[in-house]
Amino acid sequence: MALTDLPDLITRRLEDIAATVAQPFADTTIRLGVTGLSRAGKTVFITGLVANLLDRGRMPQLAASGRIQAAWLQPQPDDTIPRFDVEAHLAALTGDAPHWPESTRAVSELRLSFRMKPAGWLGSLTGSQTLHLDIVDYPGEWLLDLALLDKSYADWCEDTFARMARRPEGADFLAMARAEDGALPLAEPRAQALAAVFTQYLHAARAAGWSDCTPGRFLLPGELAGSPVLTFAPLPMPASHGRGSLWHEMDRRYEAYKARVVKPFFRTHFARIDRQVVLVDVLGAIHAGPQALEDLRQTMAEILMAFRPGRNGFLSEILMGKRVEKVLFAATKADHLHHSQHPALTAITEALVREARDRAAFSGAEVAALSLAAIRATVEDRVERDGQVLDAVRGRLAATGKPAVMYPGELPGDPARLLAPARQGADRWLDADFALMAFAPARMTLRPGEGPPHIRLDRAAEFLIGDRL
Ligand SMILES: Nc1nc2c(ncn2[C@@H]2O[C@H](COP(=O)(O)OP(=O)(O)OP(=O)(O)O)[C@@H](O)[C@H]2O)c(=O)[nH]1
Ligand SMILES: [Mg+2]
Repeated sequence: MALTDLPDLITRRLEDIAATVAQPFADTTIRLGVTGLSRAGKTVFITGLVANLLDRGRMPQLAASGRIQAAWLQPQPDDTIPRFDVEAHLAALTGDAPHWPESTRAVSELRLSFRMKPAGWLGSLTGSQTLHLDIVDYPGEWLLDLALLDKSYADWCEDTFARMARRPEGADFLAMARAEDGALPLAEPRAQALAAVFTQYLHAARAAGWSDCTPGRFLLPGELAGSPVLTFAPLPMPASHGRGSLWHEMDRRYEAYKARVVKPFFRTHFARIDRQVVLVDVLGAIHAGPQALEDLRQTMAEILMAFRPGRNGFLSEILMGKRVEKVLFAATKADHLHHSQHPALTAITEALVREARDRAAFSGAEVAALSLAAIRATVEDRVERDGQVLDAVRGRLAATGKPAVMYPGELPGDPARLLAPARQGADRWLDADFALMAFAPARMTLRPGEGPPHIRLDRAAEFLIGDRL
C-alpha cells in the first residue's frame, strides 16, 4: 500500500464506523395518541403543539429545543387518511377575527419531522438524526365506543337504561322502549323508529353535557348513516328471544357495530402508539355540576379500561405486547383560571382519573398530570368583589366579542370536596358556584420564531417526547 493511499483508507474506515454507529440512529418514529372526549380540546391541542414545535420561541421547558436543527411537516404515512389541516386550524385561531376550529367530523393525521443535532461526541461521526412525530385527530364521540368492546348487548342495555333514568333527556326513549316486546319478530320499521328516537336522545344528552353517549357513531355516522350497524337501540330483555326476534337482531347488529366499526378504527389508529396524552375538560364538567363530573369520571374509567393489560384488554391485544411508554393526563383550557388555581385543577384531574389509571394499570408506563391551555385566550387580572381582591382572568367573549373579566370561583385544594358529593349524586355544589365563560381566542401578533401563546404546552411536550428528541 502506497503511503498516499493512507488518508483515503482512514476516511473510509471512519465512514464505515460512522455507518455502523448511525444504524441505531436511523429515522425513528413516535406515534402520539391524543385521547379525549368530544370538546375536550384535541384539535386545539394538536394545532397549538404543532405550531409551537415548528416555532419554538415559547417552548423554554422543552430541553432538546436547542438541538432541533429543523422541523417541518411531511405527508402523513397512511395514504388513505386525510391530512390534519393544521394550516386551516391555525389560520382560524390567528386570523383577524380569531375563532376556534370546528368540531372534528372525521379522522385525520399529521407527520411532523425533526432534524436533530446528535448529542455528545458521536455527533461528529453520525451527522444529524431524523425523528418523525405522527399524530392522529378524530371525533371525540368515537372514543366512547372503547367502553363497548367489553360489553355484551344485554350489559350495554342495562347500563344505558340505568344512565338514562338519571337523565331527563331519556324520558321519550324510555317510554318507547318499555312498550316494546323484544320477543316479537323483527319488523324493520320498528327497528328504525327505535334507533331514530334513541339517536335523538343521544344528541340531547350530549348537548346537555353528559359524557357517556354511546354508541359514538350514532352522533357522527358519516357514510354509515342508515346502515344496519347503526340501526339498533337498547331494549328491555324479554323472557325469551329466539332467532328472528327483535332482541336477537338488535344483539346481532350491536355485535356487528363492535366488530365492523369500532374495532377497525382502534386497530388502525391506536395500535403502535408509543405515547399517550389524555385530555380532559375538567373545568367544563365542574361547571356543569356534580352529576356531570361523576359522569365524566365513570366514562374515563370505562374508556381507560380498554388499556388494561392482559387477555381482556382489547388495546393490549392490538398493541401486541408493545407498551405505551408514557401517559400524560392533562386538564385542558386552564387559561380560564388564574395560575394560582392551577395546582388545585391538576389535583382534581389526578383524583378524577385515579381509578381509571389504577385499573388500566399502565404498567411500566410513566404517568404524569398537569393543567394546560393549548391556546391561551386570556390574560391574568384581579377583580374586587365585596371588598376582596380576587385572582381573575380577562378575555374576549366568544359569543359577543366583548371584553370580560371572569373569576370562576375557588377550586378546593382537596379534590374530595368535589369528587365526594359528585359520587353521592348531589344535584348541585353546596358551598360554591363555578362560573365559566367561553372566550374567543385572543388576537395575536406573532413574532418570527414564536408559536401561539399557551400554558405548559412546553412541559407537556417535554414529558411526552423530550426524551426521544
Ligand atoms: N380558552 C380555551 N378554550 C379552549 C382551549 N382548547 C379548547 N378550547 C375550547 O374547547 C372547544 C373544543 O376544543 P376542540 O379542540 O375542538 O375539542 P376536540 O376534543 O377536538 O372536540 P371534537 O372534535 O368535538 O372531538 C374549543 O372550541 C374552545 O372553545 C384552550 O386552550 N383555551
Ligand atoms: Mg376535534
